[in-house]
Amino acid sequence: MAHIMSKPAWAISENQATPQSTFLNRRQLIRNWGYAGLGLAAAVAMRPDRAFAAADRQEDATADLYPAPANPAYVLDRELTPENINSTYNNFYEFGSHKQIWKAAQTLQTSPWDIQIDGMVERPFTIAFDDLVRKLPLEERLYRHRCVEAWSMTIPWTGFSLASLVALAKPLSSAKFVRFETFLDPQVATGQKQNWYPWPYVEGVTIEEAANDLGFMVTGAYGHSLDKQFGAPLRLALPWKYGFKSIKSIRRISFTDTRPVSFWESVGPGEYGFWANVNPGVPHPRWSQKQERVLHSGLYVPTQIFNGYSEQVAHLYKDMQGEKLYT
Ligand SMILES: Nc1nc2c(c(=O)[nH]1)N[C@H]1C(S)=C(S)[C@@H](COP(=O)(O)O)O[C@H]1N2
Ligand SMILES: [Mo]
Repeated sequence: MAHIMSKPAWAISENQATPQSTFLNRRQLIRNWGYAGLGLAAAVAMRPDRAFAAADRQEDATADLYPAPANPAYVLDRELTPENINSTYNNFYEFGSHKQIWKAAQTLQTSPWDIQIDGMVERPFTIAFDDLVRKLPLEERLYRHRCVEAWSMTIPWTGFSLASLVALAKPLSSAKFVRFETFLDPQVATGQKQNWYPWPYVEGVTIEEAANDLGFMVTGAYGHSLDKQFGAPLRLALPWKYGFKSIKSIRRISFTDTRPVSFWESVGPGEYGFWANVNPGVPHPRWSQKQERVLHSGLYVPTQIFNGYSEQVAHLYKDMQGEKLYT
């Protein structure tokens, strides 16, 4: 990377930028405050317990699919985030807003796992994840990930394109949006007992965005099937958008003519919009988006428009000047 710099004086502190979670009312905020800001130092000091994941993978009916061939079109100009860092620093509010998600998420039962495809499609259907993952060819892509909280990482994801899933679903021409929904099970995901959040987690994209090759349905990372904290068994990766758009542990995919209101948009519409395209020039109301802290190095680097993916996606937004494209 050409412009790596150390932390400038104005850069956000970990405390100032932890907070998708600060949209809670004051009381809930105070309750959570002790956790906000526990960050990388803690995560690195602790060895991730790979035993959890390794045990799961032995029973994994999809294990033979990994590693998948790399797609040479998706490479990076920065080094990959080491797996032990990436898999111990996660946002997955279903399991809380702390940085011990990698432990808490192990309660999620990801097999068997059905995915419902419905709404404006030729014929709605439900498919077992283990069947779906064999219908579409898997490939590995190296992607950037830029959280709205101004940290970033790089991941070798495995999966299939969102566009190929849309083709499988056979949407009607009346469908204008794809809506994704996460599971709902407060007994297992105790974060979902926090009833001030609009569970289940929902996200959405336009049909045009979904047709772009960059949208990726993720089934694995680091050459094996997804660990639970990453959003097993199936999550989205939309690398040109802020990380909250990349919804985890998807149960339902619906085609609709109504723009979905996503989880963070309903929590804080002034801070988290529908489009959420990465743009260093448009600050979050409470912090700058000019730079990002690279998770594994701790260094601050300049953020790029569309997170570096302009060539692939900028054209999608050419005629949308009236929209809040970068919030
Ligand atoms: N269901 C669900 N999906 C989610 C989230 C979440 O809390 N719940 N957090 C989002 C946010 S804010 C980010 S930055 C990424 C984090 O992905 P990672 O933990 O794999 O880094 O997941 C996104 N997808
Ligand atoms: Mo995020």
